[in-house]
Amino acid sequence: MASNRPKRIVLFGRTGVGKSSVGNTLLGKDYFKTKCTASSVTQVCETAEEILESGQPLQIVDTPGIFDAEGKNMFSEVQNVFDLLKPGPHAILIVYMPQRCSRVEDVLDLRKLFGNDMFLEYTILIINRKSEIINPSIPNVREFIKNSDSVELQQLYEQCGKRVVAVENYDVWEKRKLDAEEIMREIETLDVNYIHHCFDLVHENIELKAEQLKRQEQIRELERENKELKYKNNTSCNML
Ligand SMILES: Nc1nc2c(ncn2[C@@H]2O[C@H](COP(=O)(O)OP(=O)(O)OP(=O)(O)O)[C@@H](O)[C@H]2O)c(=O)[nH]1
Ligand SMILES: [Mg+2]
Repeated sequence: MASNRPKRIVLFGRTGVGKSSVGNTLLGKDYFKTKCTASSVTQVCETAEEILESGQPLQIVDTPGIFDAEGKNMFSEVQNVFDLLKPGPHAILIVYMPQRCSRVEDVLDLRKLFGNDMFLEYTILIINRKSEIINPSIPNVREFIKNSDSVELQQLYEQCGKRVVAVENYDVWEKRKLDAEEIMREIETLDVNYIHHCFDLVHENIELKAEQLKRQEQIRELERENKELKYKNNTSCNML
């Protein structure tokens, strides 16, 4: 059922797997820039807000892949999602595109980001290019995963609590809307209170780290001043 409180959703996944396209499917319009390129299209975390036809306000945060196509580490950029999603997301969508890459989003990378495994309680696996994976011998996405050669994909599916939705972002909007509704129904099944607690810990962690860095910088500054003072003292002693 639609509520007036915005649903906050964050998209993760490797570069080029269709994160921004899934965001657009959910919003019902082409909001995020999408492109078929080897390099990353989304370079910074971006947020979009929309009120759906159902009356449900939606906030979506699109992220760059944690490691972009050139292997550049976007970790600190991706950490910005914690500021954009305060007090925490209602759902974390991990996007996977079967034909684009053999590797799935590395849960280990996300674990580093979140600090522990609690986030996995709120993840939903989204598989793109539905029209290319579903056929008479593979009638649904769970069959696709079961028959997949990728053990990584099967593990990710298990880690996401077997929550999975297949979407086709190249479909007409009418059909994309049905995919979006399926994702929203899956989100409704998640227990949100828990994630806010998990995010509180993440915020605390980040603040603690920022405080530590500030202190380290202050210590370095004091050491520099001390050195300069010693140098000045030495030179003035030598002049006497
Ligand atoms: N056939 C098909 N193509 C898709 C689908 N979803 C996305 N694409 C295409 O895949 C390419 C990459 O999509 P994006 O949404 O830009 O991917 P991204 O993960 O946001 O990419 P980065 O921001 O670079 O990390 C684009 O050419 C999309 O049109 C899908 O469901 N089916
Ligand atoms: Mg993108």
